Amino acid sequence: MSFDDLLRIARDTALAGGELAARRRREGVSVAASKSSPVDIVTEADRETEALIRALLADARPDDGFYGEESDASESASGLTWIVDPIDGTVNFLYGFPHYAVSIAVVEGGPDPLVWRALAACVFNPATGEVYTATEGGGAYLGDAAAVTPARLAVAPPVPIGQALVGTGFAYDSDMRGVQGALVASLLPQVRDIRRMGTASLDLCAVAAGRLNAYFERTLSPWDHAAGALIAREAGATVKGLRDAAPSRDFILAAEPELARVLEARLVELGV
Ligand code: LIP
Repeated sequence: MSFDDLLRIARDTALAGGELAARRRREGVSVAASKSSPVDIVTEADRETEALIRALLADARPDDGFYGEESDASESASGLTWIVDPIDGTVNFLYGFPHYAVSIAVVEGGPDPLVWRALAACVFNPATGEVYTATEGGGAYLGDAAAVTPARLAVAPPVPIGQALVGTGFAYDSDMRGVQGALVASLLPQVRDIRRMGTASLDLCAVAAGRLNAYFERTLSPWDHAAGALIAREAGATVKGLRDAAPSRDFILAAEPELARVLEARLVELGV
């Protein structure tokens, strides 16, 4: 199956999941449970949307593996694994803040971001209708649910770090949030400004679209960044972990290549 065929499955599935999530949002959303901390919550819509996505992917690609935020992983018999966040930006979704996304990527290998090879990705924001897509080597695009010809994406041109609009996010663990907040406080005077929008997949897509100059975060789960990282990389961003590592829970940074180098060095100086 071609990367474009895999992308078609990812996009169709993301649109179906996003339509369900948006409908549940209109009907009203409540917390179903908390997970790693009292502020790390899951809604029934998260669970229902992942169940729909999982069923659609199993129907289309029964031998592939599945690794999603809200249900048990399944091993791959084909060598491909689908990495899924059914509603990324769960807190935004709970509060009705129109900045959340269905994030679906298909990778060669298992659900380990240190070794997987991302092949195709879709990030869909049902609140805006924006559909971000990419395939490995095929570029990154921004279209809409109507499938009108999508526009090719490219990162913003290089800027000095003092002119950089930088996105970031924070963990659900309060101690870690304190550490992350102190780092951001030190970085803030050195950049144009900071944006904390609450949805890693859309932050990575914002770098791809030139709406952010850079994005970095620590403690993300694989499903948070699997799709957005491929989209940002295919739009010309460097997407990496610290030093020579691949992006992972430890650290992810996405930016135009020269800014990525400067910003990583500055973050290391600040103790990231
Ligand atoms: C969210 C990420 C975001 C991060 C939040 C949370 P979730 O994922 O997309 O970047 O800052 O703390 O982890 O929990 O909404 O799927």
